[in-house]
Amino acid sequence: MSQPVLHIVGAAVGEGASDGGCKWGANALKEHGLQRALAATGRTVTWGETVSAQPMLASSRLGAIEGFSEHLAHTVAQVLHHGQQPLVVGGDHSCAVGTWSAVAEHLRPQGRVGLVWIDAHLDAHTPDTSDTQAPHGMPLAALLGYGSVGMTDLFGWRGKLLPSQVAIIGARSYEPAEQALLSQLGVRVMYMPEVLERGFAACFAEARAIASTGTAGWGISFDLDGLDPRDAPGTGTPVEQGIRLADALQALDGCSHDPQFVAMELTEYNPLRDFGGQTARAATELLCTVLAPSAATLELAA
Ligand SMILES: [Mn+2]
Repeated sequence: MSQPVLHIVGAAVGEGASDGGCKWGANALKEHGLQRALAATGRTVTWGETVSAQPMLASSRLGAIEGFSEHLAHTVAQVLHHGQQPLVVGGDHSCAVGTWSAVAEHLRPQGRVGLVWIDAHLDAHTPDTSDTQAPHGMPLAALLGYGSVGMTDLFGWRGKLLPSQVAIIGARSYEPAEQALLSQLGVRVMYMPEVLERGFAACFAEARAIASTGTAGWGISFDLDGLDPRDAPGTGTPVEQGIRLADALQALDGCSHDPQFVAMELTEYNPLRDFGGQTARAATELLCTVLAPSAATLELAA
């Protein structure tokens, strides 16, 4: 079976974070040669519109992210509508609201989308619990149906993700209110000590099963700060003691060979902190590993 065209959507948003450097992440990865690298794996790759947050048109930071989320969601919905596979490249992690709302809306006639969320943080704040009020700390709560209506209710409905079909891997920096919400909802969180004990591969296999069982499709939202800063220092909010790149590459290899794998998202690349381009190389390698076609697909195409 041939794989769909991979269509990259740049999410130029940094307004969701305290340090806005991630706004330039997508363009920096483009200049670094991400599209060429993905095409070299054998995929057909296009790079479409870059969706930008427009803070000057909004009355608040949250309002800017709400408007951006809607724009991104409609862009990603179009990609899916055309039968292509979306790769959303952030941008701070607030872009997840637009990406996965669109995937959820697209799959809705068939069922649910399940999600593997790789991150140093829980991203499960709401405007009621967040000290910083930074929207990039809120996307997972919004997708689960908690937060500002402009983030929860895209396409006119909320609860884009069911708690039983989401798993978080790599969390090691979070606040009690986020942990309380997720534990009350029953979301499976594999905190970093568990990842170190069991190994990333075992954790990812469990997360993948959670996201892909009983759903119409699944995807990965990969926050680069989930990785150890020794491997990926150029992120919005680095936290020590993370997932090693080599472990991630091994476990994520070939995910997109699964016909149920519907979309990929990579967030929080901050080129302003990426001296020497180490993180751009890590991000590119990671995406090529997840999205490269199988040998059988390449043979068919030959
Ligand atoms: Mn995040």
